[in-house]
Amino acid sequence: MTSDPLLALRPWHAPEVTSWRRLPMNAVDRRAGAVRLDGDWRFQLLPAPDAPLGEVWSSSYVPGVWTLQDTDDLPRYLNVRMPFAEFPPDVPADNPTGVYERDVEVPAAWAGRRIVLQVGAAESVLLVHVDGRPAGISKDSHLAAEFDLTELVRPGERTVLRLTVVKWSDASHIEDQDQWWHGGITRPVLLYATDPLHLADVTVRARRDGDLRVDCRVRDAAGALPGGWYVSGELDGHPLTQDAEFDRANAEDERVSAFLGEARLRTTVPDVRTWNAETPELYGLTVRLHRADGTVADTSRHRVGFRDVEISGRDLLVNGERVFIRGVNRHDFHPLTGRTVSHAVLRADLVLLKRFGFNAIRTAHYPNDPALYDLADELGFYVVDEADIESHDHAHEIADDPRYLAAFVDRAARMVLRDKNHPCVIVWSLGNESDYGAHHDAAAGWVRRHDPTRPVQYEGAARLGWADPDVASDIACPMYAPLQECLAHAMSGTQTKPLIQCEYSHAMGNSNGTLADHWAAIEATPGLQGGFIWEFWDHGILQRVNDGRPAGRGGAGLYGNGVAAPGYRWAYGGDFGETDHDGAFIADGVVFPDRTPKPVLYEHRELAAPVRIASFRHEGVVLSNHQHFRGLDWLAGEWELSLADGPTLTALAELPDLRPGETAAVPLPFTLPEDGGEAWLTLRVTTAGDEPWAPRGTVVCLPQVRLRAASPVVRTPAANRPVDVDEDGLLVHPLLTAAPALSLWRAPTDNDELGGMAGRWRDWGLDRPTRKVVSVRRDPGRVTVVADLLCAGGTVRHEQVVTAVEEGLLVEECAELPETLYDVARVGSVFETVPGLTLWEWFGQGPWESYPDRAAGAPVGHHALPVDELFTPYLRPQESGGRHGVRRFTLSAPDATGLAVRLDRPRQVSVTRHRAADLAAVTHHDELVPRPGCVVHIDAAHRGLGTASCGPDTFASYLVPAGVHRWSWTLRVL
Ligand code: IPT
Repeated sequence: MTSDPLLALRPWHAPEVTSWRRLPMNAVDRRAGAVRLDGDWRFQLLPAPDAPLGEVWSSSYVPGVWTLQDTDDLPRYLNVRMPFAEFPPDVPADNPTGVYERDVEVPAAWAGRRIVLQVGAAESVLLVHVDGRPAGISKDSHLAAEFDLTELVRPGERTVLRLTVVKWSDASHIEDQDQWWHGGITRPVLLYATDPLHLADVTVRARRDGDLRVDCRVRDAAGALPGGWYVSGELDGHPLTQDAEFDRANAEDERVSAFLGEARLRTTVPDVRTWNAETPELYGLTVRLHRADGTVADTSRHRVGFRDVEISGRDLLVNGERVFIRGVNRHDFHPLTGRTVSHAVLRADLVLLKRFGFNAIRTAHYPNDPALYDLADELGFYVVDEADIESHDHAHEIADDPRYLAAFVDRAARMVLRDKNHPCVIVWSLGNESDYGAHHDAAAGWVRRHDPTRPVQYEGAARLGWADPDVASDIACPMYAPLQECLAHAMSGTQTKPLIQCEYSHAMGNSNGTLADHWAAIEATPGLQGGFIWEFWDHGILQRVNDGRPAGRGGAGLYGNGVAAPGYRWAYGGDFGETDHDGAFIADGVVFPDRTPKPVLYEHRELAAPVRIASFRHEGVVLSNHQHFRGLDWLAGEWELSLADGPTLTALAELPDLRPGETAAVPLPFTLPEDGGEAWLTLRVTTAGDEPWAPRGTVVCLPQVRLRAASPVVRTPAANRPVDVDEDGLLVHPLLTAAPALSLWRAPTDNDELGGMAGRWRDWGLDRPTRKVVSVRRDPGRVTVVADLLCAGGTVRHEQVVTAVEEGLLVEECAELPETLYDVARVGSVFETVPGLTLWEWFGQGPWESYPDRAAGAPVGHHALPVDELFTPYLRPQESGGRHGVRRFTLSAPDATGLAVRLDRPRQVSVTRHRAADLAAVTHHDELVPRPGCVVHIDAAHRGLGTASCGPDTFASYLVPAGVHRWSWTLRVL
């Protein structure tokens, strides 16, 4: 039995114990003047919390997780299931426990002051000892814990600080989020001092009418407050006034003691510049606490945004405006440091989100790093702040288990107490995936009473009824609800709450199909207001391939453009030797682990376009302002006229002065040339000056309108040239190493796999068909080949007619799919080229990857990219690199030799150096060996991507049905 009282309490197995001697959470920023204890600490990893300490210490970097710092306790990924079998609140006996120790020199100047330790975050139980004496306990892994050490340290002397972090606890059962399991101290550790008389908390309420109210909570370390203290404050240099009414009311209230320590400051700002995500105007507030003699005992600084949030009917309003929520779910993540993120990393995350049109973040599924909220205030994001509660595996058992009541309320309350002053926070969320029980109502009650200025949401409560007035959710916030269901609700006449999906459009692998359909519906349907894409990051951890160890902090720079350097890879579930895991489900973000954007982001950017082409008429182009608060003056434009058979013309665009919601016609800057064929007009919109998130000239959107359709192509037969086919009827061509063949299959995407399509395709044998020639007919200048593709699921008849024409070869194809093959990946041609063709130039949609149901953000034009850059390196290799709406292309060598293809109409095309089977055969990108030549797919039809890995599949209109498919194309030698 241990003699240590903290260990004796066994707090890792006591859900009722949420903390001991932990100070109340508050919103006073103590970073300035604090001693930062970041760096290497002495470290031991024990097998269990009560195991004896060894003689030998290693070291561990704080803040950081030990699971990425060369210990044998490696990261582990499980989504819903807990990593151990014990039922709540039990935990396994094998319970890695990190003991961190360091000497701290407490400044001599702190004599007589109140000395506080702040541990930014530790998972999942923190025990604090100072010189061997117990100082405190905390749970709640993603919020700071503060402890008053005044009685335990001596200024001017050296103290040994020990932080013991127990990995598994009763709290792990309510921190069962879909992410890696780690252990460690993930946010900075600080030591700071205040005057005994101090500001214990400051609550700022700033309304859009300019009314500012600042509530101060004052405490004295000695207990009863000394008489005569008072507070003062200023906002951008203008003094605030003390609320005499508030003081008088307190003085007259017999229940109020001298201990209450509350004071209120007020002011009204005339012509206030309000805060919103488009123009995040902030004011600087300084609050001072004075002793009776006027000297300053304590100071607190805040940035204030004046704004109102309210729900009116079924609309969520910010400053009276029904703003669209273009959101993303975001975890604190980094491929080298796990859950530890620096200010620079956070800023880069938010800057990227801004550049791709996002205006909202749900802090899935716990309060994020405090710096995120500062940055969201500053850069402009609406934040749904979520409490650190997810009991997914044992949701039902825990939601009403009285032993966990305190933890639920504690976590929600501490989040509110920390983040209440941030204008960015517009909604409080009670957590994620924890069923719905009385604890949620208790937490909602606390939050609503404490902060009546913001709505509360909880998906588990909303699930009981989107319009139910009695559940703990002011917002109908489903996850992955089918669009039809949302539309039906909005049009049912029974909707009472804003409908904003807390998660939708699951971004796993090559995904996010139908995003444009969602946004068309959202923008057109009262009651629908947006949602949060799941999610920002692919949580791949940089891993050395040879020994399977995480690269950790030493891996800096060993990745780029979405891929790991040779010898490294992005690890996902199962890659650290564990047998029970959830695989690549952790790689479901809109950015790669190194924050390289996935193609979906370009789609999103366009769907969020602040200025759009509403229509094109003869008198000009009608532009509209789709923002909620801002004019167009921060944007610059350039017109681009792309002619299919002509040059691309550009001209400066004068953007009209439009208020939100307004439209205006602007004259077309070009006379459309008589010839040149199909014509597209693009407005290239960039930032006119420097924005805090984008330098001048950054692309904001690329709205486009078609000015003229393509005219039909006439081909002249050239019967005197023979068409060369082998005995199997396969085309023989000097530039092709594999003749054009029928293709019905793609390397399954994550959506295809998890949605069940890929399994069906394998059952149907589409990945390994047998080709049987039925007939080969040779006419002068023409060969007609009929072949059957025999698959377990049915036989596909394929006719290919190759005719010599003036331009080269015309390939006319027809495939007839039996009714049994009712939903296939593609119907099209695939061929392979000789090595050396390195440049792909095309007229069609681009330049980034696009698919039939993710093609709204890729403008039509002339595009060119090296073949090696066409492929998107999704973590688990899968169908990738496609371009939608391709009309024609050339594939050439540096000496300009190569081939040219012209399609009968816009088609899905991909040019990569991988066969579908190559992609499907491997599990990680580093295992792919590019082929020397190119693999070219031309699809008559290609299945949409959908989001079936977690949520709805693509829509029926994007499926490839059974029946007859026809397509044709010409092949020419350059
Ligand atoms: C939902 C979770 O909230 C989220 O954490 C993540 O797991 C996401 O799905 C899928 O990646 S829960 C799911 C079972 C609907």
